[in-house]
Amino acid sequence: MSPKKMPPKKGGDGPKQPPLIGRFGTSLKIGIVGLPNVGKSTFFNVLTKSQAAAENFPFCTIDPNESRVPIPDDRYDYLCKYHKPASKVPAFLNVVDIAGLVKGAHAGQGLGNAFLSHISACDGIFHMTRAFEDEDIIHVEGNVDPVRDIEIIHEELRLKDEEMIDPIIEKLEKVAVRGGDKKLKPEYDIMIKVKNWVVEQKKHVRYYPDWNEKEIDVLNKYLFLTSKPMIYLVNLSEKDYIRKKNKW
Ligand SMILES: Nc1nc2c(ncn2[C@@H]2O[C@H](COP(=O)(O)OP(=O)(O)OP(=O)(O)O)[C@@H](O)[C@H]2O)c(=O)[nH]1
Ligand SMILES: [Mg+2]
Repeated sequence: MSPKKMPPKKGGDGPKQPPLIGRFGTSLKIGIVGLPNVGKSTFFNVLTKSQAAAENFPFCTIDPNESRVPIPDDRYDYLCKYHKPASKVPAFLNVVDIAGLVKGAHAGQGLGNAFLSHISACDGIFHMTRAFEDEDIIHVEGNVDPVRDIEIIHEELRLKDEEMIDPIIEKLEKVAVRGGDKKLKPEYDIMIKVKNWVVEQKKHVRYYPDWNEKEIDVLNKYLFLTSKPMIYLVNLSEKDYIRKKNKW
């Protein structure tokens, strides 16, 4: 049996996990992303017990608000009780409340492009969408439609990645193809594949079914917005939440 096919050692780390896109460390950061005025800062305040401004006007948040929240974990509490360690370091999650994105944000609409660096710096995304009806709360698209809104945000993120891809390929092409640097040729080929998926097929990086380890190494170098794990949050009225039903 070759070493690669050896079964995992007893008490070892178990079967090898498939490679993950992203650079995961002990300090993770998640950004709250969505259209303006959908309740991102309100959610941020509840989650982090903060008092960030959350008012009824689009683009209330300009500079991102950030807060560190402890992650409660019974297993951690049990281990601390059992082992009585000299120092205790629980897991934390950094939550960032980011400015609202609108259609065309990738090209500078709304608050424009600053969002890119704010989302880029996050390991994952909370995608907040509005499903509550309230005539007093301004909707930038004029009416409530969470599915359309989700697609607007998806497309902005994808278009931002699209913009990033061409300069990367051009640079690689100069060195790997015309310059003959064989070492960089695989990265060039991988970026062509990424371009085909994101630009030609208009898909998000994270939805490609089987990036291999080498491809993931390249993706982790560039950390595209559409490669980040996304958790969808639906902002419902209390009534809909209790009856577990919504028009959408
Ligand atoms: N009726 C109703 N109003 C809400 C709900 N959630 C938030 N709001 C109100 O909607 C307005 C906007 O909320 P924010 O949390 O500031 O929204 P945001 O997404 O951070 O907005 P920007 O920072 O402008 O992108 C505020 O007046 C909130 O009180 C909700 O579930 N129902
Ligand atoms: Mg806000």
